[in-house]
Amino acid sequence: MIVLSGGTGTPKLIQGLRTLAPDEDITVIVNTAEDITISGNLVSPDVDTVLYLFSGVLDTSKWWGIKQDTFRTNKALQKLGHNEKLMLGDADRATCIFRTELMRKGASLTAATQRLSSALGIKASILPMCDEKVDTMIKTPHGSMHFQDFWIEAHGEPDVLDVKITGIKNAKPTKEVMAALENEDNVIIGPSNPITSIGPILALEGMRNLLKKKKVLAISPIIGDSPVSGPAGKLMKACGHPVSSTGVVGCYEEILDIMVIDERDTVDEKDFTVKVARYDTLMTSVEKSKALAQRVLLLLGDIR
Ligand code: FO1
Repeated sequence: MIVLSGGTGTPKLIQGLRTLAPDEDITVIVNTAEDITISGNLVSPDVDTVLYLFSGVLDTSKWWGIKQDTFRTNKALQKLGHNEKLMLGDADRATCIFRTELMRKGASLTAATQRLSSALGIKASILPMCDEKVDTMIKTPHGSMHFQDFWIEAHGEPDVLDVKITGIKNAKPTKEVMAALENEDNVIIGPSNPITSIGPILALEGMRNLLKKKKVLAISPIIGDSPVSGPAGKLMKACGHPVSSTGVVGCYEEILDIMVIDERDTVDEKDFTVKVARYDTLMTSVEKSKALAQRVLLLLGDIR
């Protein structure tokens, strides 16, 4: 199965999918537009969250970083007067150092991720969406800022006027991403932010046309008029989409076949242009992630 993923909501679904299918059968195409260089090392937050999930070390209290990681380097840098934008843990930093070193020697992000995956004993295919550098930039009344500056330094507080993905016009889905998609009929879009997590994947050349030929199921990250977590609401509004599950369908126009919305969402099914299924989408435990994943696979006909 193929899952398109950002960094928070979708990994929770993957946690459930892993209880139903062997890791070898799971391919995750991951957003890289939130990647950022910190103290000389490339941090790929969404890729790393998925790597850590599959290798069993993810800190699932935050859904980023490694559990029980220490922050000695980050604190030592602070003492020297260098404040890092992201609180990078020591073991997490090791991942980023190795990635950067591999890439400095000529490896692509995809090849570096494969190397990290095998070093961590991961059987799933974790595929960065592209190898080119792309950046999600948030336009605010105070100017344009990188997603991580908006989200971490500015706490997601500034008003958002627009969202742009720089570099996307020169970026292509990798040959590994294309090969994976060619071999699969069904694609799952997890409950990640449709603008900054899934949006960059869909914005890659040819991606929407390719997905039109697949059976695509998405899980809404919005319940009623509120995102389950993160800045999705503000960003959707800035991009002209209503903050609702129907607004999420609008983000996935022409590619979506089935939308899973939360059972608490009072939106009228008649307002949808695609098939709608209602379930409990709040994955607050592994059991709930498994239950939702089971429903998703049933809807796609991947299990009986
Ligand atoms: N998110 C935070 O809110 N604060 C942090 O200090 C922080 C550090 C960090 C370090 C490594 C990493 O891979 C992710 C990190 N995140 C942190 C999460 C990240 O900023 C975003 O939540 C994701 O990019 C959203 O998908």
